[in-house]
Amino acid sequence: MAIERTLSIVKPDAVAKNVVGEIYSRFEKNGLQIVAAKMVQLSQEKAEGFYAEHKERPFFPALVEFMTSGPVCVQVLEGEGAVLKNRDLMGATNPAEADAGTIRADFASSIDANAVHGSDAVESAAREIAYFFAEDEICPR
Ligand code: IDP
Repeated sequence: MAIERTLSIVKPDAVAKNVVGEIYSRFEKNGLQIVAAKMVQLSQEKAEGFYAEHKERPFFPALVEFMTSGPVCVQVLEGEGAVLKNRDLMGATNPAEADAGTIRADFASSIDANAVHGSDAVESAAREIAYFFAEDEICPR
């Protein structure tokens, strides 16, 4: 399988719960390397731009409000099949439907506050990584 990069966000609920390290540990234990990382407080404009594809959805205002409610940790994960591997580790969007042992099953409390974001395809990963990181901020080993 190809080495890929994916964009991951630890959302405000999980940062507030102090489980950033536990979530990073799951990435590392499953063959994903953190090759870029930063903690940021998203502005409304930055959050709206990130979720622009959901602009017309009824949950969009609540999603932007939630994503700007506190700091997030944004990271680039690299590894074999990183996009799908990260989605598997995250679990379903709605934590009530997430498989046991996934990040969302263990740390998320609702579909709104669902602990993590992960790119859903290699193409969206490239766009999302460039939205947060300059090329010289990414440090592959
Ligand atoms: P994903 O994060 O699992 O890729 P998406 O469908 O891309 O899910 O939705 C982006 C985010 O929007 C979700 O993580 C969740 O926080 C929020 N969201 C998605 N669907 C709903 C919904 O039906 N109600 C409330 N929030 C939603």
